[in-house]
Amino acid sequence: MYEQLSHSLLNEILDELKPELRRQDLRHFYTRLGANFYAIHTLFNHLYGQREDFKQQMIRLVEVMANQYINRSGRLERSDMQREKDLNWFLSQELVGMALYTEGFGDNVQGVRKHLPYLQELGVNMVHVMPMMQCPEGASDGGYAVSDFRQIDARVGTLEDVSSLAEALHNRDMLLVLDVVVNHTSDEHEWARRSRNGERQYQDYYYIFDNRDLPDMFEETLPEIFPETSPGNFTWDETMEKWVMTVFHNYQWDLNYSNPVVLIEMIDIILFWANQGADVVRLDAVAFLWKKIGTTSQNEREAHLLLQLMKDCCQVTAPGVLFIAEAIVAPVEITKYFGEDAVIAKECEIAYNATFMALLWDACCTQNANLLNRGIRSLPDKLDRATWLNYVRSHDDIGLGFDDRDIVAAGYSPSAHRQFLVEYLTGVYDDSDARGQPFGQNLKTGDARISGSLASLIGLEVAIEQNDEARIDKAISRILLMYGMVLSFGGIPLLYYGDEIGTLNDCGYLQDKNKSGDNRWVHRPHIDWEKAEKRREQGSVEQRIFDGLKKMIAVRKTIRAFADFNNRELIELANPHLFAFWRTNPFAAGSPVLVVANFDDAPQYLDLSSLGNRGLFQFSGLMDLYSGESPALFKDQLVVPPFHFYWLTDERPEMLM
Ligand code: OTU
Repeated sequence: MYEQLSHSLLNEILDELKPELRRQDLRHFYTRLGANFYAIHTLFNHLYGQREDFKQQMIRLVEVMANQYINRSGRLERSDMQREKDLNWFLSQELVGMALYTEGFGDNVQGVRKHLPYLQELGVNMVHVMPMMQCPEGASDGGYAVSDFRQIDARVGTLEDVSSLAEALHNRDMLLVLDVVVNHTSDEHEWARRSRNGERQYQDYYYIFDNRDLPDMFEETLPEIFPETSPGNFTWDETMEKWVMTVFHNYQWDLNYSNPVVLIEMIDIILFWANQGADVVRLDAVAFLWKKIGTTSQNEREAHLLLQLMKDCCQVTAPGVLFIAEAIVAPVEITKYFGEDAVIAKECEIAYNATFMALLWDACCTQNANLLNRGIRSLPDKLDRATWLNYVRSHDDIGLGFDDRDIVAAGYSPSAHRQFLVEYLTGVYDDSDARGQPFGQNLKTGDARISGSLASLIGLEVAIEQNDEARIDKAISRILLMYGMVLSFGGIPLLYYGDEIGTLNDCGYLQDKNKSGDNRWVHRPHIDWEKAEKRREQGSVEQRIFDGLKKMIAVRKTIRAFADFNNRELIELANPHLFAFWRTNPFAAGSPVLVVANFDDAPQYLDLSSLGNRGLFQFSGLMDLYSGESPALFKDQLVVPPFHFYWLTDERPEMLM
């Protein structure tokens, strides 16, 4: 019944489309529109069906998709078609990403292009260039307060620079990831300026209130994201003399997705960037898309429906383009961004694995994998055709978003344990050599998150200061251990620029009045290219980290069991310092890879006999794929050195490919 409604509406829409859209050769477009229209119509109707202008809005949406399809280059269309045939292309173990800031990595977009050989040397083939759309000089939130979604910030380049970067990447078989900040705009965006001008049409793009009645109701349940710099979730606008919803900074106005015009604008913008050559679009702050009084206004069902609509529309125009969900939320909520009630992912194909990231830091601080072992089990299974973005550090703070019940099960008290972690990572704790800084401290709730570069958090800064070789060794081992996990867990590893050469905290941001209030800048470095050159000096810190990662990446790419087909089995171990899992080969019956990590400062052993009989796995002939060496064994006890990991196989490596 409902399908019939969709069919007749689609026919009506096609009849009413502008003649030029009918004249073009749009065969592939109409095939995909036909295949996706039922879903699009159903979702759109669910969200906006009660509106009188429903049909006009639907027509507008179809026009947007058609126009962007017409603008799509032949090269990108061919890549769409190829990816349609090879549906699982992005689950491959061959993908390795890095996130970087244009200015910090290459000064500008052309500079990023110039340094692509460096990324290739390391083995990175997917580059997330942090947001570089036009934003105000001061209030920019590092690019996440966009004032024009279709322009590049003049300080870093032009649209042409981005197109040539995309082309240069594609010529090197590398992927481009770009951000679309879907939840909010800068208060200097044209829509905000016109709202201030009193234009009702644009005021409807945001949540704007005459008085505090509704804001006060919202505030009862809304948490604060930046409690120190932007307390509360609403900002008084002097010009309009009204309250604006600003969940993040007071200059970031939340978009009102109960207005279909907003959704259509954002879909247009996503498709615009797809057409500039983005292979993957990172959708920022997706948990926040739908607001509801009496809730935290995060992870609402409608936020998921909006994402499904975005995905369906992208599938019509640019089906080769993937979405990353940036939803740093509780483990049970994160997996929902792949799309619920489905077999294959129908929202975002990729999501940040914030749970794994935070748990790895817990294991690092406690030298114990207890919480990691429990917490990772709270992460529900993924859908087919969905994959994680696994990372150690990002441009943001580290949030301690574990499930309280897991903390309790691991034997700690949630608030005391979180406090310990903050104290440990900020170096307040006696035994700690971490050099992080507290971020987003909320005196009302006691919450805090952590800023700091990987190398400084893991003790390298202190070790270098003390000129303590043994500590330097340890810090390097721990950096490689963390990445050893991220590269083998299942999903796309996302390195963070600067980590590969052990970049320390950079306090330069304190000199810049636009940055000094936000200590996340301490870990958003300017790459020191002279330091990077030291990667060629045998025995230098830079060389040991860079070459360690380079080798790890190269080896990862050859291990098919590291492709992500939900082919991971966690292993329950008696030794709390160890974290271990099997990666089975999804394509062939061969031997699995046994991943083992020791987070402790002392060697630990694992009873191989406790692992049971794993098919053909021959414990006697073990070899570590990373080092190419055989691990130390005493009878059936495997010895794992301090801060060390193994990728173990019992086969010759060529059997794994
Ligand atoms: C994202 O952050 C971006 O990554 C941040 O750089 C931006 O400041 C922010 O959005 C606003 O655009 O929204 O879903 O703990 O993890 O703000 C999570 C803080 C987000 C960040 C959180 C995050």
